[in-house]
Amino acid sequence: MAKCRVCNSKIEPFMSFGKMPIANGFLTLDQLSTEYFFELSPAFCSHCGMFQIIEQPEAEKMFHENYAFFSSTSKYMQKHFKEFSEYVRDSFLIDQIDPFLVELGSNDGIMLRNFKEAGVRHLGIEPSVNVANIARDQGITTISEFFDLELAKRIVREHGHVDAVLSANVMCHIPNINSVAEGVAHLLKPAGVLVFEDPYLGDVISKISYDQIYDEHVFLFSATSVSWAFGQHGLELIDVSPQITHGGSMRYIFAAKGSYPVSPNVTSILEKEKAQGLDKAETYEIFKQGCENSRKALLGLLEELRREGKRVVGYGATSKSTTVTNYSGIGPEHIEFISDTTPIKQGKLTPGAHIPVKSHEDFINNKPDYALLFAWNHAKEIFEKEEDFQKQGGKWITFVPRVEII
Ligand code: DWN
Ligand code: ZN
Repeated sequence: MAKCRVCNSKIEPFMSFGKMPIANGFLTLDQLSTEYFFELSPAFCSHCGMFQIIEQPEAEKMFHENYAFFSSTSKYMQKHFKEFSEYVRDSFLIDQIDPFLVELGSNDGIMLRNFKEAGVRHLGIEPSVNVANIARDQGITTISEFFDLELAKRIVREHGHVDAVLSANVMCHIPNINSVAEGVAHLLKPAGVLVFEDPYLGDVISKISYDQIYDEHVFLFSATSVSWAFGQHGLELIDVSPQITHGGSMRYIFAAKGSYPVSPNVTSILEKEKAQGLDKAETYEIFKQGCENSRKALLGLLEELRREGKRVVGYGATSKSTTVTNYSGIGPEHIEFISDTTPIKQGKLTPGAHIPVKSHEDFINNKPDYALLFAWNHAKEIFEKEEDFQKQGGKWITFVPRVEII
């Protein structure tokens, strides 16, 4: 039986999405025969409240010199991270002399470039060398390693303690959360803060956005579960702030226990999570049923369009779409290709489902009857950009929170 990664209690999966490939493992034809698969099965720990997947491939299989996700592809996310950095600066750095901050999983520097431009001392930690190099080219100080207590000790020896540890869409990727929490507690100055945000379990459950469950997301956090996890290491949840990014995220602010007043937002989110039933096993049984209904509805619609001879193209070869296509049985017979602006994904096949990925120009020059919006979390930005598609009679298919044609 598996053990909870946070509290060591025995846990059992409440469902399985079946065999899954690496979500960002886009393939060339000659790589098809060696494609790696693992069992994607989520579990909920009723002791500490942590939602997690039982099996996660080793980190080096997911994050390496050919990592396929570059944060700066979305203009909206660039704006979001500018605002995130302003929030940190105004709330926690303004009174500090020569502040120093560390970001865990700094990707292509989408957040740290704002601090670099303001002349703030910073250190990005990004194990995927190719995305880290883009940050380095912009003058953002970055090291390519995995963060843990050992690395935290080294950073303190070499640079001193930090005023803020930041991370966005990264903490939920790291399986050894206890070592990370210990490392963060070691890094922080007495009045230092940990500010991180990740897709929010409450939104995943209410929208049945099961596509947030894939290899990289070893956890889906709630305020309840992160309080427990970081609380074990002397860190206290002092505030939370919901975000609309990635289909519904939560920003968590932690500090050494007793060093800051705790915002009333913390009590209200913990109550809200109880009211939503995030602490109850039944909630996940209902979620499982919701996932099955969603998969049937989406596959059913794609089968119908196929019978009618309609052309369907995917939009955004997201990590999330790997779960959707493989769990639902969607392949190149349903979707001609997926349009994506990321050069490293283009000309390759999607993990498991083997749907060709093509450039945005291919979408523009050969508009389909229907576009299946895999990047539904960027809907606003994409709909604005693709006004002509709809004007010319094209239709969007979305599947979160329900399968529908727009
Ligand atoms: O947590 C994670 C988040 C932050 O990013 C990582 N584990 C991996 C990744 O997840 P994702 O791949 O699901 O993220 P996105 O942001 O939903 O991916 C959007 C994809 O769509 C990218 O490949 C870029 C592409 N795209 C596009 O082709 N046209 C995006 C936009 C906005 C566009 O206009
Ligand atoms: Zn637990």
